[in-house]
Amino acid sequence: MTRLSIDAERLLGRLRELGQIGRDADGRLVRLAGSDADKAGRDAFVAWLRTAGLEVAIDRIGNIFGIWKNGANADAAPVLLGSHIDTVIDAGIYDGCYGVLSGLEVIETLKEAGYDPARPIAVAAFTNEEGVRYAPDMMGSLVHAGGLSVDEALATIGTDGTVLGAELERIGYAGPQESGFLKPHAYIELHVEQGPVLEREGVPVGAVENLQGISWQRITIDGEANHAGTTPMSMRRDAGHAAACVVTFLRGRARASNTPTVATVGAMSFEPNAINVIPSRAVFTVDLRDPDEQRLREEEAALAACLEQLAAAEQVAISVERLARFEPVIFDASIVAMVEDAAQKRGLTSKRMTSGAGHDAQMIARIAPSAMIFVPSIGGISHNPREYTPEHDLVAGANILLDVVARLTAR
Ligand code: HGY
Ligand code: MN
Ligand code: MN
Repeated sequence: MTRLSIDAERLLGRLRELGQIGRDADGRLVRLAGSDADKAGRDAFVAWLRTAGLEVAIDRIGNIFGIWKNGANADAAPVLLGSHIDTVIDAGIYDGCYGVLSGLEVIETLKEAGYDPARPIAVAAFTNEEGVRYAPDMMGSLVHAGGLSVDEALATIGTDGTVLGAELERIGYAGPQESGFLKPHAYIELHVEQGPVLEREGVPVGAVENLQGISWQRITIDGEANHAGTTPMSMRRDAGHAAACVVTFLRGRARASNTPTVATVGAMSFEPNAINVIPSRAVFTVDLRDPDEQRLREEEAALAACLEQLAAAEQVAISVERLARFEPVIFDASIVAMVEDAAQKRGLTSKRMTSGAGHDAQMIARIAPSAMIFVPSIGGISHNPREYTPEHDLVAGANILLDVVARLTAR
């Protein structure tokens, strides 16, 4: 088969078009899972699947699948591509969407070329990968992989008090298919790196061989509201101060770590949240990650010990709610090698690397040989409207995906 290439303009045009769907009044891209904006993005993707002539299947957690079944082996396990199209708040246009639209583009290119795959090829847009409104993240793929019951997931209460299942019903994406109905032969996810490594080293392709462990917790500290002016420092039970101690503790630990530990307090709120009232309550999230499971456990234990000491020292009550916990994942070495080989055959250098971000591949790796392909993120910026990858890198990554899929479905 002569070397095929994807239709760059079709892919880039859709990426730009999807990137305009779900912008709020301030122009920020916000397509949180189950929202009207998420529905608008989903509707656009389903329309593109239908235009491509794919079978469209939607499961109970709202995962959307476009499936290309060729005649001979329609019942064989498909090669599955995909990622997510939900976003964080004030997102860039590439995170997730690039992998979903590239998966569709690869299928369309192969179909149009008259390619006859040995097995079906499918593309998925997994529900709620970001986990911003409903925790945990990677929820749709976690359910698909059997790591969370669909009923439990549908009952999840969001940060805004809504229930995921009701929202999926409301937007018309509570699908009929049972979760996990599609057992992949293999899964490959194309994604922007969201980090600085590829750009810094001038390498266009990342052959991702593993993905770090993730620990999400929500911590509530209860102290005592009191007058900011009349309460001596020695008599305060200041929930805000205690929360600040945790933030400083986590940063110190992560910076001193001998492994690539990262720690983030991304969301925090005070009550009663008034300039002249000592906070009675602080609620905040902790995101801890490390490629080494033992080290991640050590960081979790260190945080627990810190909270215990802080409760005694500051006379505050501290409660912890676990939101997500995923162990590090090793991807399939043979597919990783295919990514490197495909890059090399297109005259591109590649680099084996660890994913710092969580991805749906982390979940699908539980049920099928999986791997990821990265392309550079300029400035390593992501989860930020300044997220950017040059078009030639986007097209090159999609062509690598095309080559790996052709290899995995060759007769
Ligand atoms: O949190 C993550 O790493 C992913 O963006 N959900
Ligand atoms: Mn993503
Ligand atoms: Mn993301």
